[in-house]
Amino acid sequence: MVPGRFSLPEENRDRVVATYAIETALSLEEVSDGLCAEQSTGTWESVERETEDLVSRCGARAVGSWRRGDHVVLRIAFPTGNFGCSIPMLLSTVAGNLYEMGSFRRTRLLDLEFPDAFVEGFEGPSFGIDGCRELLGVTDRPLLGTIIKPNVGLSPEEFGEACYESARGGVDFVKDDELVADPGYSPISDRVTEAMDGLDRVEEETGERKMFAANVTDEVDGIVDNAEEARDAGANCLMLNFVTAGLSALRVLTSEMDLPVHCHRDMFAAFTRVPDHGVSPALLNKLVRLCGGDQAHVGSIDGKLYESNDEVVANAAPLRERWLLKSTLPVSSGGLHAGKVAANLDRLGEDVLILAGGGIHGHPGGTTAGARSMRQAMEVAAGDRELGESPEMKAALEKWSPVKAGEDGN
Ligand code: RUB
Repeated sequence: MVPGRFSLPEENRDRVVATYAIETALSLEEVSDGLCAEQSTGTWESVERETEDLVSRCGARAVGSWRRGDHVVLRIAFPTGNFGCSIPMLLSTVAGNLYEMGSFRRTRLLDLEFPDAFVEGFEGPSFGIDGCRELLGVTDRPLLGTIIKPNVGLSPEEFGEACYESARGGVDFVKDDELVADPGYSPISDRVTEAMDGLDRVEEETGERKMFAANVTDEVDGIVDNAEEARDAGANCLMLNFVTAGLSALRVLTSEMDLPVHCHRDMFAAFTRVPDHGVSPALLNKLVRLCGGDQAHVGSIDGKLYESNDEVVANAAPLRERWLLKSTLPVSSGGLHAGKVAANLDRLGEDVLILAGGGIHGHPGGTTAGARSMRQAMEVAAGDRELGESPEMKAALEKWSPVKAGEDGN
């Protein structure tokens, strides 16, 4: 059972403050009164039982509003007693029907500020940055990982071999693609067994510990079963496609399982990409941390995704800023290769997991050479060697052009 649900007393006066930018022809007062009513005690028409006492106990109220171009920026405070520490009810309150209002042309939820009493109802990450580093025994450099490619279709044995080759080349972390979880051709327990066998062989050969994140995404009632199966087969990390499965599913998984959880955000862009509508991706990551995610994707610097480099940096901020909860490890992923490592570390710092799929498995020398080129590129960023001095880096740079730290297009 997830702790903290509905644990806030009904009379609790704490409030979650939501900040919105709304494109509308309505006045400041009309927008703020309409939103507060719709999302708390009222509706489009006054209702007899909406007494002053009820509104004072349960009503949302504006704590700031101003115009910014075509938009109204609104800060609305919602009493936490209305929803308790329930993620679905929090989201229905701050990001529910208000998106449907015909008089709001576009609505962007920019941020949520949580009172400490509310945050204390959540456990947050059990491992986070320090816990993941400790499991790997790596404290003095950024972490490197790979997504096994091809995304789908490999047998467990082929998958295990790709894990071995990746780890042999120096990655710390191997994960499933978001498109593979428990298909007939690669059941979770068989794939985990083969993956861990490959990683254990490398540990015996090199002494370096490795992590494998098994994707346990499924229908809600199957996620913990998949996770237990993965753990019993030896997995030392789990992965969840938390947007498609749901933030509540993430919270249940992180509280039920004593393993770190890697959070993949596929589908997030359906509601983050249009800049003045939907939800800010940085806020999504704040919610991932609240729900206990140990590692979370932030996009990638100079990668293949839509976000600007400044947006990627902004996505990582809520994962590491001071809070009551442990920090979540930012994951930079999407179109990376050895030539892009320096720029990523320059913008995102050392406490980061750099992931490459195509940049490792698509390397001209194969998977092990690809992993080596990435690990060597990290040594370049640390000032320990020159870019392109090894055959693996040379081959990577000949195939893909390098991006130097600071040349980030922002
Ligand atoms: C990257 C990959 C990841 C995306 C996720 O592969 O498989 O799914 O980075 O992006 P490659 P997002 O290294 O070959 O590009 O975080 O936006 O969901």
